[in-house]
Amino acid sequence: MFDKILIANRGEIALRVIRACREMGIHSVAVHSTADADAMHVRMADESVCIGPPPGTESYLSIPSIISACEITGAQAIHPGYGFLSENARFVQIVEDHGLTFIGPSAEHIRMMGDKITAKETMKALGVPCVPGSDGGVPDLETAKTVAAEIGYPVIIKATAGGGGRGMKLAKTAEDLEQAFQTARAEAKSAFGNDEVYIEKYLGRPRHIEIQVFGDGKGNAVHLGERDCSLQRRHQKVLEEAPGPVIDPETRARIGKVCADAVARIGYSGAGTIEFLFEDGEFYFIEMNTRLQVEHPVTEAIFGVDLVREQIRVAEGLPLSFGQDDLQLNGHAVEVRINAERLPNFAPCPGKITAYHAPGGLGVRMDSALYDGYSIPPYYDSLIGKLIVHGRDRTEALARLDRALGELIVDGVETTAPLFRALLMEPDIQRGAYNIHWLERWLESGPEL
Ligand code: MV4
Repeated sequence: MFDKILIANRGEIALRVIRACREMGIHSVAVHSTADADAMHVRMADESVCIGPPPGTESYLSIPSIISACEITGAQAIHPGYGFLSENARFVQIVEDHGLTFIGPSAEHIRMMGDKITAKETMKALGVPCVPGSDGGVPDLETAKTVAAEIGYPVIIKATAGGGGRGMKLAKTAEDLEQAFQTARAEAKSAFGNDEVYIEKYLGRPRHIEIQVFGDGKGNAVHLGERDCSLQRRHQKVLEEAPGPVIDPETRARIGKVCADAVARIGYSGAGTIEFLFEDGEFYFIEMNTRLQVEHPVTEAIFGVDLVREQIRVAEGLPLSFGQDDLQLNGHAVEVRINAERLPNFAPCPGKITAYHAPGGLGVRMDSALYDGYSIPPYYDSLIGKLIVHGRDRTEALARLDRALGELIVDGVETTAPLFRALLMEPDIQRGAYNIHWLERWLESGPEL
């Protein structure tokens, strides 16, 4: 069993992990940059180590500094949170070479899912439904033309080393293909140092539905239903909910079993998310994320489980504390991301918090590292809090969200909170009638924010 875990992250997710450690009787070590000396995660952890100057590349991404912090404090395991080193296979290898435990999947599984072609081939072979497209990489324009003609336009060209919307190009017709193909390759080369691309049929109005899975690393796995994360702006999620408003229990059980069986077969260890596009009742695999996701609390709310606790248990070699039959979906949960950004353009807005009050009451969870007088540094992600509400059904959850937003006070900086009061007034949002394009179209229509 671990008696000390180092958290290689900051902000609300570092607090989230520290809280799980404390409930499990495990000591926690925070690491921080010089810009974060006064941050909440440093105060809340049992110990802390300064690992470098403000830029992430010199602190939270500095592998030697983080390994040294483990050696200084005697931490036996590292929780990476999300972002930073959480999906870095080379980091996992180095951690293990130092006799430490990475709380997450193996380097091999991270590498497999980081290469989007290998991920798709693996999933396809495991019986997971995929978007129709090229079998593997497309080496030249001639091949691209043949594949595109076969699957039919419109097509999308994606970088093998991409993901999360980076390095994608749409070709609506055969006339667009050459330009799209060459640009996609050039951009992939400069962004990732790898110009390999693949082609898929372009889906015009899908929802983004992701399935939460959990493996014990010994061939057993469960699923914890889906999240609908279709409300995005520039590939940044804004609001997530579980269950998905258009997924029925039979559909959930069917796709959930496909996903759990797939990760069980590869011996996957820890939390994972299998991302799909969902259109006209069909699922199409796009990517798998091998980390704990920002939006994991909506799944925790409806299943009543602590996913970070399970990550730690599995990393210790213990079994999951529940089986598939123990997981009963209860009610509905919604998360909104509170960013320090100025509307309507979402321009980052760091600065000093002059007043902070978190909402509370039945069915309300606020995950945030803010406090009165804290100064949000300009070096990192603008996420400053996640407000998660849980109700017996979707209607109750949305009413609770509106109520909780009314209680939230963040003074001193602009935030995205007002966006959600406006969204809640939209009939499409009340009905759950949205797809991946809804939010950007709505923002372009000039809502009062
Ligand atoms: C697609 C697609 C349409 N058709 N693939 C964007 C992020 C990356 N994970 C995959 N993405 C997309 N892949 C096919 N074959 C549309 C998107 C997409 C998108 C996906 C999920 C959520 C928001 C999105 C916004 C724009 C495009």
